[in-house]
Amino acid sequence: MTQHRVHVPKTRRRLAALAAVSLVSALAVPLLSATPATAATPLRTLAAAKGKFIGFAGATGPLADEAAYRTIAQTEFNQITAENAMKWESTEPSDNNYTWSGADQIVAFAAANNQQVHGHTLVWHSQTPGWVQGLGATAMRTAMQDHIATVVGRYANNASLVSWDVVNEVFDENGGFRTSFWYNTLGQSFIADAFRYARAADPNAKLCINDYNVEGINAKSTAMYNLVQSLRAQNVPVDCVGFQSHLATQYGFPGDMRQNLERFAALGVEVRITELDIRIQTPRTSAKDTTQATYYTNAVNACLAVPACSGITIWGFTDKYSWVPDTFPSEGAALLYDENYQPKPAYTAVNTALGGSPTGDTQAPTTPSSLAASGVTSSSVNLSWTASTDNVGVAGYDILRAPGTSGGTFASVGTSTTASFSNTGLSANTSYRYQVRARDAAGNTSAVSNTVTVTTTGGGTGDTQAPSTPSSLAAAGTTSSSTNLTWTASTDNVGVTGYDILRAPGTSGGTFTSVGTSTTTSFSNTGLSANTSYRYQVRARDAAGNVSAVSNTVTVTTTGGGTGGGCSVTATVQTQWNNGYVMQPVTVTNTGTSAISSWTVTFTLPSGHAVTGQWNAVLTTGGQTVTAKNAPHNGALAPSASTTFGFQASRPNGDTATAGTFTCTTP
Ligand code: 9MR
Repeated sequence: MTQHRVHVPKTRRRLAALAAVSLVSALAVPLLSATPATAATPLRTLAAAKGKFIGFAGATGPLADEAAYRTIAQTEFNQITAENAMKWESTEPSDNNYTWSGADQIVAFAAANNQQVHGHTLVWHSQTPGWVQGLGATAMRTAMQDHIATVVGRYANNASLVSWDVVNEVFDENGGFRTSFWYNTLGQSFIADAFRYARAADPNAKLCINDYNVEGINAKSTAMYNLVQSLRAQNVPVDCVGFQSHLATQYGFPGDMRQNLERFAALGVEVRITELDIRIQTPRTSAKDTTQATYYTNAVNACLAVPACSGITIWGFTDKYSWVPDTFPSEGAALLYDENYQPKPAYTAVNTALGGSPTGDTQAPTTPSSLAASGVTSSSVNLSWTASTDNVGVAGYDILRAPGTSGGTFASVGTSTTASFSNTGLSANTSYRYQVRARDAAGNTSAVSNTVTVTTTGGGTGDTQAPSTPSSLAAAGTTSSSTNLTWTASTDNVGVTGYDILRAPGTSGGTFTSVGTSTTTSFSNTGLSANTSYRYQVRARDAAGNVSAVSNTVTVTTTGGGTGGGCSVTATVQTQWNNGYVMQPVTVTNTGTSAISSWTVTFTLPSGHAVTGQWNAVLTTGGQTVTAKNAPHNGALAPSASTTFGFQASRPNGDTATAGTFTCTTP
């Protein structure tokens, strides 16, 4: 994506791009135009409510003279990055000859519209004039220092300009340093020097390192991670890491983006998405728009999930002005608005992810009517009603039920996308009341329908006599994860069909809920957490659906657990190189039937290996054993739920072994 070409004026670029567009795609665009977002809450309002910025890369031409461009820029965004106006070739085209018109224009627009500016970019191998590239080491370092001091210094007291990309794109795709003229002349020291010069010029600006293809966990992002860690260990003032995020739907979304942001955040830096765009292979289709919208949702969600992520800059906002078609022929349409400034599904996705409801619809569906019950048995009923209508379409119905013929509370027992529903699992000889309400795509709900009261039949025999109460409930053979229950059988006039096994958490309080059934007088309850107390009761059920009173209560405390306890762990080698590797994801799963609040994974490092980085868990090493305890945010796991963490390790050159013998215990 940095196959940088000679800069082509925007008008010429558009002509070239239009010439390349087929007639079919040119015709397709109006058909695909999204419904304009009516009365959508602006992105900047939504982002601010989440404590984030939402910005765009601003182009000076349309910012000066296109009303439609200016209006969206002002209304929707609270942050601007100069797309080109602050690059070296723009600000210092020849030695000590500074030109500020574009940079000042961006800053003035931002100040007038209460937006923050991110300065982009001070030291880059691209868009830097030839006179810099040809200098010897001493003169080049001096030129860099002068340039940073002058450009950063100019805006040091400007309240709008809050951050800088100090160095840009210093890595190659394998995680080595890019052999740019900077690196070839000055070695990697130019990076630390650039940060120190920037800090000297503006002690308050956030100073960032920025790159592309570092959104997921890979060799390049791991090299970035190692560099940032090492620079900060040397007190080099790196405050922030920028993840450009020039994505393309044909390459998939980096699903570990959030984890990647989190591992950088754990280094103590701010993280930000700096140049987000998601290109498609043109022409647009509804399906491609939908995929693109999903990727935008994913990117916004990744930033929202990480407190250290300060915000998101989109690399432009209208497909009318985008670098993509120039660099990738037959790709484009990467932004939130089409070439006519109409919002695309990508806009709706970003607005929605930020908490908006961009259709602006507040009209509730009509009330479903004529709710009726039929086919009532001892345990089920069929409901049907007259469908609702809605301006944006009915998405479904909530089915509500209250106990008895009066009183109690209506609570949802299911949903339906049609105008009927079958409610099963009812008790015989029992009354229930039902209502339904409709829901539309924007989340508006209708008023509730009429109420229908249903009384289930008495079961096949008309029998209403409950079984006798099971007694002498006892537990035996309790391990760290299971217990065996037995009880004395119930009797019943029409025969006992089975028993419900009920369990409550702890030694008191909580609620007894069913954890299984048995047709005999014993039950083995598995999947328990180690070192944990549970209470059990059983009740008998007959063929007519009558249930007995509950038995005595027995309290069980599981043993301390050994291997396994209430969780399991699997570890994956994500990437490896000659003398190191990343294990990610290491997936921890709650294998118990109750929630856990913490977990501990241990694993063994082969001799000579050492952990050099970690995310989403707290790792301590003792000898060859590493203990990984959950981070504060991912200790709580519902039954069957999983979380992941990751780490990086170094190893002797040529050693191909990786960490092994992973075990998980709770707590
Ligand atoms: O969008 C920018 C485009 O107008 C320029 O012609 C191009 C020149 O290299 O730079 C583009 O922006 C780049 C950004 O400055 C750094 N990351 C990659 C961006 C896309 O190439």
